[in-house]
Amino acid sequence: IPIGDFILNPAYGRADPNKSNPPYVCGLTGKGYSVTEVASRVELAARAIKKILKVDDINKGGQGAGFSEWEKVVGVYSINCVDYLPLCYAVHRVNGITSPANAAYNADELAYQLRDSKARVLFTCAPLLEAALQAANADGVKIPKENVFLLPIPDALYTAEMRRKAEGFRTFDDLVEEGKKLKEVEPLSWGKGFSREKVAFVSYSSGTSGLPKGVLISHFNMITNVVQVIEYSKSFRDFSTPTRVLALLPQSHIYALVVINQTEPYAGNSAVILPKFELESFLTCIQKFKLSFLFLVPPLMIVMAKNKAILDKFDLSSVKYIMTGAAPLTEELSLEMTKLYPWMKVVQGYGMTESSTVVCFTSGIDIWHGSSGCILPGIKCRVVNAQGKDVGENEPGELLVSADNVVIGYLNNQKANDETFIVEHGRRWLRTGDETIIKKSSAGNQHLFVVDRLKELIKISGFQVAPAELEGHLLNHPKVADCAVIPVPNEKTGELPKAFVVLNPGFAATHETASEIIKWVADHKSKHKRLGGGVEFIDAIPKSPSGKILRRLLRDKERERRKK
Ligand code: 4UV
Repeated sequence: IPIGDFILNPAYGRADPNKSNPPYVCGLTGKGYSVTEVASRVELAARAIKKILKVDDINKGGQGAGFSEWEKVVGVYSINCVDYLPLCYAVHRVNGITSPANAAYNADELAYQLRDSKARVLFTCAPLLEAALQAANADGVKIPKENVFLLPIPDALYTAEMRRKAEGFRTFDDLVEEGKKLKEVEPLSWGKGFSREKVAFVSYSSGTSGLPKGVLISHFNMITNVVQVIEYSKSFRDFSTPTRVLALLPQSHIYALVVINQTEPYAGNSAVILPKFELESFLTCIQKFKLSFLFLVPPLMIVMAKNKAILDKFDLSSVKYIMTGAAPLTEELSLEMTKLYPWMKVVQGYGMTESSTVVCFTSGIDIWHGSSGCILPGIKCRVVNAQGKDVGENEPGELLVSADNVVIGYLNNQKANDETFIVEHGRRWLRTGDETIIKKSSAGNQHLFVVDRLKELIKISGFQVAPAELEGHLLNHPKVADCAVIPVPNEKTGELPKAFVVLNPGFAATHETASEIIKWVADHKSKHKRLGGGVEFIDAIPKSPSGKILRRLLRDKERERRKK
């Protein structure tokens, strides 16, 4: 069944049709639709979306339809809002595929994703409309203006100019209204339009190397992960009474998309949605909605640790768990948070887009600070050394994951598929590119520790930045002959990108040139991709005989230097 049915239909989960616990509640206005209302909005909007996508028969296209029917991809480029998931479900209802894009992207970055996924329709929101229209109009993107729609957001987030520019654009609410006048959508039929391979989301991740790639996540992959998380959590969380959880992290990112905005509503809880982080509104929201579970990333934990005096002014006694993921949480910070806020349990999750999110997370009854917790049911893991040989407990190596939540693969990228998804011992394994160690706790559970990242990826406040993307852009600068980008540690964001640059002959390695290169990135890339780690000029970029950049060498050198 489609993921939306699985999440919202009380026949499968604990979503309660009554009004007391809407699946999505706006953290600014307190508004939210009941489960029944959301389901009805999904059905009605689906009728209008079927017309927009020009789908004559939703069951045409056969099994594994995701690979062959790219004309049905809908881009979603919006800040967090209550209709984000309902929109995705409405698209899925007519056998379409949604491609969530980071709301921090600029027009060029969005255009790359829309072009690559061959999106034909785009949903955005008023504050992002200008960039959305630019991207829709970019070379190779085929989204006419009439196929750009708006997701409703709270009135407080509009400026007068935004309102003026948004005039004439149809909204998700308009589609729901229009749906009332349209014919019902026929049911999706198993084995015809719908199958185990049917893709629900095309999310973007750079994986272990290269540029961001479309990750094909099936309904089945995602449902599997929701079930794994819930079954695992039952040992330490009480799901009998609905509760409210913080949904501040970007809905476009796999962590929020699956763990916060789908698993929690499936368990009958409300995801209380905030569109952006501001300390006061964050704390007000926790107090007002008596949130029990805060889903965060390590930089937000640091904000909580550094602002105890402000936090103490609010009643945060409802918080039972604070969870982080997407980047390492150090043992020190985990312990510090426990000391500062002893009534909150600090837990950590580890996973990736390519595993429909969660591989492991901390069980509330066996907390080992610094560990990413235990492996979820239904997931097999191996740790292998550089020669691909399995290693035992307490030994570091790359983590391989095999399970039904490991995604179908990358869109149109056989090379990346062959490198990332390997078949060994009769199973299909995902190479995570993360160096991990499995250790046994005193309670006898195997805990996973992420010790390093072997792959190229840079993580800034949990957001992915692909070195290859920044390198490609830097090479377009007239003064740059060659370059390599690596992560350097940063207290606030975890990491920041730093560029090593070889200049073209005749250009001086001066402070001004470095500033010019930093500006070149700042002007053309979204904020989190800026070269906050600076620029260093070198004579040659270290490369392997085949021409591959040896980023690892630069990273190790940088680490050595920072130790001194
Ligand atoms: O593809 P992605 O952007 O995916 C994520 C997923 C995050 C989460 C969040 C909560 C969970 O419970 C969960 O299971 C997963 O960020 O980036 C994947 C890469 O991010 C790093 C690691 O390098 C992954 O391959 N990463 C993710 N979680 C952790 C982490 C962690 N707990 N510790 C260290 N690195």
